[in-house]
Amino acid sequence: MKKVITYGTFDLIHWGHINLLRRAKDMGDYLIVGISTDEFNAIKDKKAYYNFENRKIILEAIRYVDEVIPEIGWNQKIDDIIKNEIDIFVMGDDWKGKFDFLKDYCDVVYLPRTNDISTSKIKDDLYRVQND
Ligand code: C2G
Repeated sequence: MKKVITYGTFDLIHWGHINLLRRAKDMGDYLIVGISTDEFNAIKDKKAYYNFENRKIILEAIRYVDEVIPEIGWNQKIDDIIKNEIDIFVMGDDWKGKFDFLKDYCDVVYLPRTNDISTSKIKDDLYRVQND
């Protein structure tokens, strides 16, 4: 069984996230998603609209996702990969190169991001609509 892992905040879930999760799952048989806790988001200087519990509920309902684990910090990936016997680590290419150190433990794949959608774009557009 080929196991894949990816990480993220996945706030205000949108088709860009779904495209990433579908392509990641298509690379193997089992996809684990490390979802950032609210505390880790604070470290990433990100404020998610949905809290951790609710972002986890949404991710677990996505057909491509087999398991969701908490991402509490930058330093858990090697342990996660070893403990879960991961074959492939996948991230969008806005992270290109940033996780190459994981190549000692599994394949590392950066996938093209989906254009014209992002959680911050959603927030900005909604703010503009409210204030035009
Ligand atoms: N993504 C994408 N296309 C978009 C938006 C996001 O492919 N239009 C991808 C990102 O590249 C990432 C995943 O979807 O691989 C989740 O995106 P975020 O929730 O923004 O994740 P991020 O905050 O970058 O957290 O340790 C890694 C970090 O937790 C990644």
